[in-house]
Amino acid sequence: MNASTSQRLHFDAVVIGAGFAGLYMLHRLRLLGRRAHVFEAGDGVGGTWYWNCYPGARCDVDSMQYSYSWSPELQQEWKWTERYPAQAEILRYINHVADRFDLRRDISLNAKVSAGQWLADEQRWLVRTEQGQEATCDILITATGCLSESRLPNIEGLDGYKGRTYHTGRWPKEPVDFTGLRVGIMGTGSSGIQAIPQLAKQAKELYVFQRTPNFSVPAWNGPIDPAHQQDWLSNYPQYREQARNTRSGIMYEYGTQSALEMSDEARAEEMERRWRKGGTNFAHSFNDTFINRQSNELLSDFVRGKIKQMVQDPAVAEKLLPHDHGIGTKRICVDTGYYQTYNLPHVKLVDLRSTPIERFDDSAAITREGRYELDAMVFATGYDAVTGALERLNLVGEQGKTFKQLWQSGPTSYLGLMTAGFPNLFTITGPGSPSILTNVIVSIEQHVEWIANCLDYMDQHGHTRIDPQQAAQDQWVKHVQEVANGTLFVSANSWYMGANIPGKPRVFLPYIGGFSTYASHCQEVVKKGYEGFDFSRPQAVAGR
Ligand code: N01
Repeated sequence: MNASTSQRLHFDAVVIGAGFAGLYMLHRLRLLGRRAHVFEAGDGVGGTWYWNCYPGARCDVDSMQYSYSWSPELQQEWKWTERYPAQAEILRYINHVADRFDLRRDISLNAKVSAGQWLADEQRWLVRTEQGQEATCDILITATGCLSESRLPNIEGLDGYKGRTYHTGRWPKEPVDFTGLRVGIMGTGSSGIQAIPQLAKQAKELYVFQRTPNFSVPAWNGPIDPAHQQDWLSNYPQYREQARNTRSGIMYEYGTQSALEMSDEARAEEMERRWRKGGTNFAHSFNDTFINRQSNELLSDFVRGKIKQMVQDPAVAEKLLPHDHGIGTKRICVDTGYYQTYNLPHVKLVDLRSTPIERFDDSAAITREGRYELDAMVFATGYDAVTGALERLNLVGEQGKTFKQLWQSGPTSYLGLMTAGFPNLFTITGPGSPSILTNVIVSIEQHVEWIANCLDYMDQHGHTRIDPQQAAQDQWVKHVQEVANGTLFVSANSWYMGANIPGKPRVFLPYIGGFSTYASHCQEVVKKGYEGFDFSRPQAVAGR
């Protein structure tokens, strides 16, 4: 069914977003016999992986782990081609899932939910899309992603710049060719670090405008090892279970020793061994990388040494060395030839700390040291993470407030699943859940399954309304911050902390207590009769 613009439709459940979370939620709602509908802003499914088709875009979780686990058949029939899947391959996978489970008939594309409100009289949500659709629903579920609300920096004159501009998180669908062009790129997080080597292959001149250097480790990507693939295919159930029992939802090789307990030789050998394996696993070299400053510094310094070896010009290498945060306390990056790109004669690093861009004019970025004439400017400047997409839905809750209004000093949520004052509204991978600190598909599946089981429980008990209790929520919010405060993460100016958005409260956004701990806690809550949640069947729905 397609939600048309002319009438207000009603569904048992509406899901916002058709990425990994939205598609699985739709599937589970159907299994429950609910009439569900998905509104998706893009003109295709895939969410993050639909929008992020910039050159070099690739996942840095192992292919065999970055997929759904809920269908054994799907798991067996899909064959990945590389160690780390490229954006296009992941998007093919998501489209395959949409077709295989016949999901498209309940998805409206080009339908960006931009407003909504809780209708107290009807005990339902009303949502509106920018394109004019309206729908009511008994249950509303956001599947809007943690890194979907892209942001451009506020730089004087940017509006008047006449060159081509791009954001990595809103990359055009048609091919973009930079051959022979003078290209600028701002941002050296995961997206920038992936895009820069690719842009350098085409651009005549490439200027990297760097504010903060980041830590990146090599991907050593390549064709998938057939034996590795077969091993996973043969052992998927056990491996998935093992992954769910880790703190990242990923089968890493988690270090079991402190860096400080090892001899200098043993530590150096271990870091070298892990560097040669590459990937985000490197950050887990020691068991205290994220909680012990000295241990973290040893690992950070090892990577600084590698950067100095890879970059030929010592002055450029010096600018690329991260000193303002410990490794992993901002999201660690994984690259293919990133540092080596600075050895190319047409690639220039511009250090924005010493020479900030003062303004743009119609053809150039201008610093106090001069003009950078640019035919195109790429922004890899990140996202209003975790809360941004939720706030921009403009959903008005029971007390007449939106998330934005309510979250002035930081997001409030019980388990990252629901927020008091927003009845019957579930937030998949919401703030205060492990979400983007994990293999996000593992976190998505856990949330979707928890929500589906909860809806089933409500059906069985004749409940039509669920609310988190204020006290339970307050306690959870406090716990999320306490756990974060025990780590080095809170000392970094990262998007985890909201530090990349001017005016955003400085609060640690996801839950860092670990996926397995969190999932067990959610199970405990259920076992205790959904502790911290209130259920009811209000008068308004008694006759429905
Ligand atoms: O965004 P980011 P991203 N002037 O926020 C700079 C996931 N991901 O899109 O550090 C100048 O990390 C900013 O500088 P600073 C992954 O979880 C995964 O790269 O704020 N510079 C920073 O360098 C990742 O962490 C994959 O000083 C400005 C950059 O822009 C998350 O998405 C691939 C600026 C933004 O980095 C986000 O990554 C891609 C300004 N005004 C993304 N504003 C993989 O799986 C911002 N910057 C591999």
